Amino acid sequence: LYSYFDGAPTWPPAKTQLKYAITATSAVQIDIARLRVVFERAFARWSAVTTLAFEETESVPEADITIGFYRGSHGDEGDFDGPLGTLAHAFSPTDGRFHLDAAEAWVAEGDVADASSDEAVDLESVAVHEIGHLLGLGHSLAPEAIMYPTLRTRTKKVELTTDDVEGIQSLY
Ligand code: TQI
Ligand code: CA
Ligand code: ZN
Ligand code: ZN
Repeated sequence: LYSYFDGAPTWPPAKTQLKYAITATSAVQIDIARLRVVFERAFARWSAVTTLAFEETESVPEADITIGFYRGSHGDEGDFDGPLGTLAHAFSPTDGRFHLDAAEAWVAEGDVADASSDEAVDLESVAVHEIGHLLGLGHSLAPEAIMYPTLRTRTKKVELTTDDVEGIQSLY
């Protein structure tokens, strides 16, 4: 079953249009055009089942959600740790920060995962999970759910399950 953060914080009901900015990409070797496609697809999975709409902006001050890649200690309480371990983190509403560990072997749309790498991590799968956190979902106890706290490396898991949909629809 799905869960919320303590106090069940959400984005304000009147705010159905959320803007996101991809702000810090210099630490990672994926070009911005491909990052845009992956994040757009990940947001679209959540907008399809809620009244929320997401739009990319290049203006950081206008953005509700900021997405960036960082290495190691980067100014919040969640230091990144090199390959595997922590992959990414996102804060609860209405913080909007979504950080990814630049040290991961990220696989984005169109990449052929390096067959020799057991550490490849699918970027869209992680993005769909972290957007769930950005919107107010905690972890689910349902193993097939996107919000379940385990992802196998080299696996793509991007389809929302009934559990994820019921969770987000109870908030928005
Ligand atoms: N990062 C954790 C996560 O996003 C950070 C975290 C731990 C967290 N507890 C939390 C965030 C409670 C919000 C609320 O779950 S992670 C997965 C998994 C991670 C894990 O790097 O471990 C995914 C990031 F486990 F689900 F696969 C993305 Cl998809
Ligand atoms: Ca890591
Ligand atoms: Zn961070
Ligand atoms: Zn999580």
